[in-house]
Amino acid sequence: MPMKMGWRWYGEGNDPVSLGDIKQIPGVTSIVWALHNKMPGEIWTEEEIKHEVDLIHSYGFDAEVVESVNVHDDIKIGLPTRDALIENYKTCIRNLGKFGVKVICYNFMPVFDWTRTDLFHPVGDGSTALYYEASAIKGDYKSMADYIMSFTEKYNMTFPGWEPERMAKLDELFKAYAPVSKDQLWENLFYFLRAIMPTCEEAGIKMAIHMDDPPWDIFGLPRLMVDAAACEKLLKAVDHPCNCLTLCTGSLNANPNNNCADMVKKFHDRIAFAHIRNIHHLPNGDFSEAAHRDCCGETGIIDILRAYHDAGWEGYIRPDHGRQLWEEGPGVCRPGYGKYDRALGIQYMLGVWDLLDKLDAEKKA
Ligand code: CS2
Ligand code: MN
Repeated sequence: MPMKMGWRWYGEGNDPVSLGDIKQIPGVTSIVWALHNKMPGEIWTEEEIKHEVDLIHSYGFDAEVVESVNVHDDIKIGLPTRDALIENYKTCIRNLGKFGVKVICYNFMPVFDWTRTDLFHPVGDGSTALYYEASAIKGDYKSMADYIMSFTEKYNMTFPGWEPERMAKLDELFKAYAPVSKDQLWENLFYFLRAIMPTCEEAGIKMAIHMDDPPWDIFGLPRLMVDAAACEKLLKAVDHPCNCLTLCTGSLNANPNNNCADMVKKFHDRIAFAHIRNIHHLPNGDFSEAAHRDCCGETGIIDILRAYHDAGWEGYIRPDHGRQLWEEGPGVCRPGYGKYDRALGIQYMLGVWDLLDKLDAEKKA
């Protein structure tokens, strides 16, 4: 069983789920962590990293995956200040490498990270899930941002990629991105990666870019990591073994034309980190996030797992968003990051994986 099962954890005092809780989920070996108090561009010091890694190790988990070291907007926009910020990013890479980190997940989405119109949408069985109403994402980015930030204000809970300091300057951010075409954004991404690859090699760290969520332009902002062609373009442009992907099935399959199992078959050598999330599509173009069980959505979870298994893939995998179950209403957990549905998702994935292992062993016997 070569793949390593992870759990995204927001840190002590910042996550309602404890490391002790996670320890009780059979099969989890890796804690996916970050210094969640850091703004993009800040240096992660050795002392801060050591503190977090020691804590994770004390529960018997590895701390080999960081999600995310966020990339400063000036690097994405391509401003003259980017070189100094890239130096800071390199310092973070070196410092993380010293404590055994192997994979850094990041994204290159302008302004917003994941975008949804309802964070607690009824699924129909009493649980809730993140939901995207296509017609609600139109010209006015403010109402969508205000809606998501209202949770931060009301429940004193921050969401990565939705830093209040950045969101307070939304108009300025949109102005700064206005001259950045899609081609320019690609160039800025290549510039960033080419600059950091030697440091990654020295530190033994793979950079794993997360797919754009959802995988299309929003509010006039270009989005890059949207399909197989984009992955191919990125991997070819910076053809270095440290330039890798975080293949997030939920982000990609928001566009039902994206066949994630095919993408695994094609890119498995360069997928350092797998996010497994299931999507249920509605006829009007809306979509809801769904339980991990294959038949609860249309993402093709079994085919995706089989593609990883057939490839002998040895990367890190984690359940991505789950639904909110039982008492997990607003304020109880971060949207998508409750305790129960992710634990159920892990058991489902491991069930599929164990059976595939057994079938292989029987074939060999
Ligand atoms: C995550 C992303 O919660 C999520 O949707 O998959 O926010 C992911 O952490 C970032 O895009 C990676 O930088
Ligand atoms: Mn993801």
